[in-house]
Amino acid sequence: MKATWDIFCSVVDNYGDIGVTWRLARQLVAEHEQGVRLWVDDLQAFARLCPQADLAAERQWQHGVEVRHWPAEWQPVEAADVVIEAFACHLPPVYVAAMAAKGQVLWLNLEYLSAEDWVGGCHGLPSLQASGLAKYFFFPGFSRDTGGLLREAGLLARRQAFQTDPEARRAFLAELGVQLQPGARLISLFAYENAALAGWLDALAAGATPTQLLVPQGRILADLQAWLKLDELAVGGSWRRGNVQVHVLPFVRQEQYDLLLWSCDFNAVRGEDSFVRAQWAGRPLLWHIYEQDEHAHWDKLQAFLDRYRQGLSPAADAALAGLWRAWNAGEGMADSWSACLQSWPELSEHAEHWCTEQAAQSDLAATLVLFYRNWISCAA
Ligand code: TRH
Repeated sequence: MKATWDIFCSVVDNYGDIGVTWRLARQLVAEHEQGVRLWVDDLQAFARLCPQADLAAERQWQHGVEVRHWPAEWQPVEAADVVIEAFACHLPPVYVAAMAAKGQVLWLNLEYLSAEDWVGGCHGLPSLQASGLAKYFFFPGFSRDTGGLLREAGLLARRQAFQTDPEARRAFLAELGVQLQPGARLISLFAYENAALAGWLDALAAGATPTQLLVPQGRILADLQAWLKLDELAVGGSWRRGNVQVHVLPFVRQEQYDLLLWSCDFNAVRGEDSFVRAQWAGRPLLWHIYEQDEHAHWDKLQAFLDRYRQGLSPAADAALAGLWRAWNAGEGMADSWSACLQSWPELSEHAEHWCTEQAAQSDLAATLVLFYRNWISCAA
């Protein structure tokens, strides 16, 4: 059943809001043949993920998605069949009135990702709004009672084919200006400013195995620059300190970022979307969680760790939890990194196992489409 969808994205900061909605919009078009308009209030942020985007266009088509600039002065349009307000952004009142006038519009608030237990109980619940319309809360998540995670069809097969093709990996990295050093461990680094970075890099620099650290342009660069004792870090540049070779990369398009994660032995990621993509990479990861008021992010971090660590031996479990806590607290990483290295084969196997387990659940786009089908058949 082809329906029209309006997805509203207000860019708070960073790239997670637009990263998730842009990925979802493309998937609804490509795999479910839905008609999707993506309303974005910040086309600059969109253009980081979709470099061919036209910054001046009020309306443009990208990958079959109608991308609309969400203007400060809203111009009335007809409401879609399904309306997603991403991450509790506020819909224009005139648009809400258009939804009420149209009738039979499914209104969803797509929530931030969390592994906390309460999420399953709240997923899919309606809340009556002043307009008389019901708004449903849609939660992505890691358990079957949630909406699942964004995962495109065939993603894992593509990932596995890439990871078993050394030439594909070599060619991709060469495109980014990175020559693989024999025997080196490859680590990607995408994080917010982090006081723990220097301690971790010291440990890597002193390690027996050489490390190639691949760092796309972003907020961590100032800490990296300080550790390298440089005045500037130019994109495309490469520097060595001890046993670490640092490569500063451009911020690549989303599809290439997947290849980067698939190429690495270990991925440091952040926020929401890169965090999920690193899980699909099937390799051990380190999560820099987005900091929230009143330290609410610590509960979220713990909730994910509680799920993710199930099945690990006590040693691997303690090593991983210690590393993640130190990274997020900005503390010393040397001991927990060394403990992780000792449990490396187990952590690697576990990452693949976790990925397979998560992939056995329905993906977020599919659960959204199903939710709409069920809703419309009840409403009919
Ligand atoms: O940019 P983020 O820190 O976004 C955050 C989080 O989503 C957080 O939950 C939210 O509250 C806050 O924004 C407002 O991290 P995230 O979610 O990983 O988004 C980054 C996006 O950028 C993701 O889609 C991957 C993409 N990306 C690229 O396309 N190319 C790159 O080179 C890199 C490093 C990332």
